[in-house]
Parts: sequence; C-alpha cells; structure tokens
Amino acid sequence: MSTGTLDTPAPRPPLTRKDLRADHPTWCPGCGDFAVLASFHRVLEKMQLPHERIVTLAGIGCSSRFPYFVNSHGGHFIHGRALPFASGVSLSRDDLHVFVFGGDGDGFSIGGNHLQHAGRKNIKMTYVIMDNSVYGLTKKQTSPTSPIGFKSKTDTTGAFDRPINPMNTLLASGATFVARSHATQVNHMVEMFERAMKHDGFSVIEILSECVEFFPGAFDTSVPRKGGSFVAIEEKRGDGSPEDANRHDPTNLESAFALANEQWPGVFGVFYQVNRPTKNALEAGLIAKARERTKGASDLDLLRATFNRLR
Ligand SMILES: Cc1ncc(C[n+]2csc(CCOP(=O)(O)OP(=O)(O)O)c2C)c(N)n1
Ligand code: SF4
Repeated sequence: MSTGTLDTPAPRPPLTRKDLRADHPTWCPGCGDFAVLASFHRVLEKMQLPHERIVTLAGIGCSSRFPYFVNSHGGHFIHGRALPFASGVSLSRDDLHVFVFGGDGDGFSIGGNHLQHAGRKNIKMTYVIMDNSVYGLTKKQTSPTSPIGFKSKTDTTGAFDRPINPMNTLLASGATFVARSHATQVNHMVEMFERAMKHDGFSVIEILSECVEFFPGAFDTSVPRKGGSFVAIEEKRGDGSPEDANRHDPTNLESAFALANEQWPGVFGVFYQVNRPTKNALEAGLIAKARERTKGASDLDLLRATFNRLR
C-alpha cells in the first residue's frame, strides 16, 4: 500500500462513526441529547468531512457538553457566548465548517442577543439548539421556552411568564436557514443536519430534546416518544400537481411565520431557506479590494501603515 509523499499524500481511509466519536457522553441515561449526537455522527460519516475541517463549539449546559463527544477541533465557552467566538472562527477560516451546540437557555436567554447578530449578518455556520424547555445542568430552573405553569426551582408555584416562540425568534433573527426537528426522529435530524451543512449562510436547527431528569414528558402530549404525531412539512416540489399549491414554499418568510405560529408543537422540517450574501463573502470581497489597492502589501505592512497614520 502506498504511504504517499509530501507532494502526493496517501489516500485517506473513509471516516467511520467510530473515528468521529470522542469521550463517552456523560448525559443521564435516556436524555434526548444522545440521539442528537448519534445523528450528528451519522451525518458527518455520510458527508465524509475531514476531522481537521470540523469545529464544534458550545456555551455551558448539558447540551453544551456536545463538543467533548465529537472528535474534531472544539471548545467550550462562557454560558451564552459560543456564537461570538464561532463568528470569529468562521470569518477568519472560511475553509472550516463551524458548528455551535447549546440549550434553549444558552441560545434564547443569556445568548439571545448574539443570535440576533449572527442571524442578521448571515455568518456561515450551523447552530443547533437542543430545546428541553428547562435549565438541565443547573437542575431545573425555568427557561425561556418553559410553558406557563411549569414548576421549577425558580418558579415553585408555577411559571407565569409567557414563553418565547423559538421558531418566530429564529425567523426574526434574519437566519437564512431555519429548521426544527425532534430527538426521537433520527432520520429527520440527519436530513436537517445535512441540509443545514450544505447551506451557504447562517443555518439554525431547533431540536426538541427531552430532559428525562427535570422535565420528562415535555413534548409527549402531542408528540409521543415514538413520534406518533410527528408531522413533517411538505415542501413545494414544483411538479405542477394540484396538491403542490398547498405545499410550503420555504423561500416565503410570511408562510414560514404562519407555520411558526401553528398550535404547539406544530410541524417539523425546513421552515425557511433563502440565499443572501454571507458576511464571510462580503468581507472576503473587501479584503481582496484592499489588497488590490495596496498592491499586495502584507498584513504586517498594512498594520504598520495604519499605526503610522494614527501617529
Ligand atoms: C454567566 C452565567 N450565568 C449562569 C450560569 C449558570 N448556568 C450554567 S448552565 C445554565 C443553563 C443551562 O440551560 P440550557 O442552556 O437550557 O442547557 P441544558 O443544560 O438544559 O442543556 C446556567 C443558568 C453560568 N454558568 N454562567
Ligand atoms: S439533566 Fe436533563 S438535559 Fe441534563 S443530561 Fe440529564 S436528562 Fe439530559
């Protein structure tokens, strides 16, 4: 077998799920996050993305432990602050595929402001929010998606604040790919991951993922564990059939908001997907123009020139 040379590296054996696993997950037995991780390993295996091009980042929370369990570059940041870090990685290394993982608290509460900015700037990355409607790691506090009446350590007599609507929030952020899935639906999660990864822009998937310890049954009333009433969005196929008129057009923001406002838990799938220039591409264009203007000066020359101007 050829071992390759510096100029012609040896062909790499295909990546397997085993190669993609890292530490043994430490979640409670039965936690929905296990299935999200299994689906992620499956999609990486399917897409054969080399390890060195994958970056998995997270904030703090049970779901945010995700990067420990994926064999890739990765990092764990302050609660709610993974998105700014991920934005920096994505903008400086466009060749990497950046993933961010976290919970509903991390994404919609303490990190909610970052979501708005990553969305409106359309920074290239895939953000996965594992929504369990509770703060799991800190042992049962009300989260922004907890329903009214939910009894927790912060609302001992039942929550009375109106919960946010995650899909409305994600659509309003300006994200160019917005989808929802459910942790009992492995094939569906794989499909959503794959489509999000292929999207050129800020893609975000909310996955309903049960916390069996502090909010068991959060999604059971309408979506039984085995996915009995799991309803996938039917997207327009443009096949000219009469039924196509009633199918969802994911490029239509108004229809996406209408789906988001359906009775809980509504439907699952791609709510919205459009192409809009990414900040990565816009910045690259700006840098190329600057290089042209400065006749190929090095970064150091440019830095020196800037300092000299400021002096
Ligand atoms: C600045 C800051 N505030 C609060 C905390 C405490 N804290 C850690 S994780 C967490 C919430 C986790 O909930 P969520 O993001 O929904 O993730 P889950 O554990 O449910 O997956 C909180 C409040 C912290 N670590 N840092
Ligand atoms: S506390 Fe809940 S979210 Fe955290 S690992 Fe256990 S089941 Fe999962």
